[in-house]
Amino acid sequence: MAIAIVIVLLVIGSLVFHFVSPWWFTPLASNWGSIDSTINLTLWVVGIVFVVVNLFLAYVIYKFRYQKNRRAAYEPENPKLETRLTVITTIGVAGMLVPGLFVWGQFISVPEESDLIEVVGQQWHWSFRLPGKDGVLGRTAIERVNEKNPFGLDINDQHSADDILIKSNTLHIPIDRPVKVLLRSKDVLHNFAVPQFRVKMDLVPGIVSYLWFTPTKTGRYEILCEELCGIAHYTMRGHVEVDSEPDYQSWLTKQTTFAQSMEMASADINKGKQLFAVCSACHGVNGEGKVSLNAPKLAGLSTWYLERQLDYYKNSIRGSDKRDIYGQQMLAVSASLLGDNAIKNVVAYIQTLSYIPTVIPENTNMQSSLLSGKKLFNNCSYCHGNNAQGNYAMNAPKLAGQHAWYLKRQLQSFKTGTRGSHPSDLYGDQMSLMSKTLHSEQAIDDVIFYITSLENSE
Ligand code: HEC
Ligand code: HEC
Ligand SMILES: [Cu+2]
Repeated sequence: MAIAIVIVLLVIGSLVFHFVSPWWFTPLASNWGSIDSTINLTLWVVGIVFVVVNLFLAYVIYKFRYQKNRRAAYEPENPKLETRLTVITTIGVAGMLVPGLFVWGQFISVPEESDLIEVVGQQWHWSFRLPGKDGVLGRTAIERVNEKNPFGLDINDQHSADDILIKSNTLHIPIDRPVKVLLRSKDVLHNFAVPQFRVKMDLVPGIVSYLWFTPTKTGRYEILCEELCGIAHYTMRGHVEVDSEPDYQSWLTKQTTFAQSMEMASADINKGKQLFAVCSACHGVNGEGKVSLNAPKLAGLSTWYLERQLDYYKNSIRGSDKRDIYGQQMLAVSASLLGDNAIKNVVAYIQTLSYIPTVIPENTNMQSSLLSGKKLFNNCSYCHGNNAQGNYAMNAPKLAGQHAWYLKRQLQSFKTGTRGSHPSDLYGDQMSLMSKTLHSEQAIDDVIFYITSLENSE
């Protein structure tokens, strides 16, 4: 008897939850209303079956409950009932699946007039490529991916030069035009999903998958990776902005083509040297860093990392937080790096500086710190490399050789969100997450002590 009541309450509870729950579809922003309809249809069919079967169960439990003088009847076959149940189930299942097949048919037939976009996934961010004026994407291969050519484009393919490369995590698309999205992964399985568009598809290394949709509402929508793709999976986010045609065109004209990115004037080291005169006041003439001025070591850091940080400072992505008193100094300095090539030049000059090893700070508890630090560093090495030498593929800079006090401050800044929480900071989230795995000041000190001990193991 009690169990029958529990079942009835369960059914009522489920229904109430369904109708009052705030967790429902996000507002639709694409042509895929038919996907909502199939989901709704499925929900209705299984919902009705759920209610009917459970209420029937409760009824039967009640009706045929134990009574002293009652005996069960044995009825092994009932062809009429079985036929009826088979027919009803078949209709229910077919009713659920058939509309889905039609929608799937539409989903895989891309309209011919669609625009083309390539979305590239990697641990843990998105980048995008447009075909440019010729409307054809240039050939790519993973083997060609390097620091200068992050998309791995084939320079000899005539379609490559005008391809537009978008290295930011925000993609713009024009409203009311169907778009075919080609999906490619550089490393592991990812999944491209934008809830408001009702489309999602896996990115599989080695093949190009696709989906299509027509955006119907302007606005900013989040791109999620819906495939568990490694430790920083949850930070793999981006945005799609659906623009009106004029807004889209004005965005488009600001993007760089593959040819432009390759032909960037080679850096002028002499000009870089002049620019560095200002920097050396704080960072030292050899970029060795100065504790008295809180300025870190720059020598030994990769070109891509230095350029990115200067770019971040210049665009107030790093150093604009009010609590970031050291970053603010750099924000001011970076404003003096005028013109596209200033950053390139000064970074090229930094690469020529002689490398002065950093003095490793005293540690009274050396053995235990090294042990605990090494253990903690296991988490870090996946991105920063086993010897903290840095890893371009993960966008993670070299840490070995850096001053301990600077590393410590950065970890604390990531932890408090002083660094890394700006929406345009592509990799900051990853470090915010990682810094939180260091629970105490002792843990921070230990891992840093271990990192500084790696200085000469490269
Ligand atoms: C007024 C002193 C000062 C001057 C001048 C200065 N910096 Fe800095 N710089 C700093 C400080 C302080 C930091 C550390 C910020 C922090 O702790 O977040 C820093 C950080 C940096 C970083 C980030 C390093 C990393 O590992 O992330 C780079 C790159 C950098 N500076 C380059 C330059 C260049 C290039 C110049 C010259 C154009 C320059 N700095 C001039 C004080 C200065
Ligand atoms: C998921 C990959 C990933 C992991 C794991 C990771 N990092 Fe990072 N780390 C990064 C990236 C990417 C950056 C560069 C951020 C930027 O460009 O602003 C970075 C930057 C840093 C910086 C700033 C360096 C500088 O010169 O300013 C420090 C310090 C750091 N990481 C320490 C650690 C430590 C310690 C761990 C382990 C507890 C760790 N990281 C784990 C990806 C990672
Ligand atoms: Cu992913």
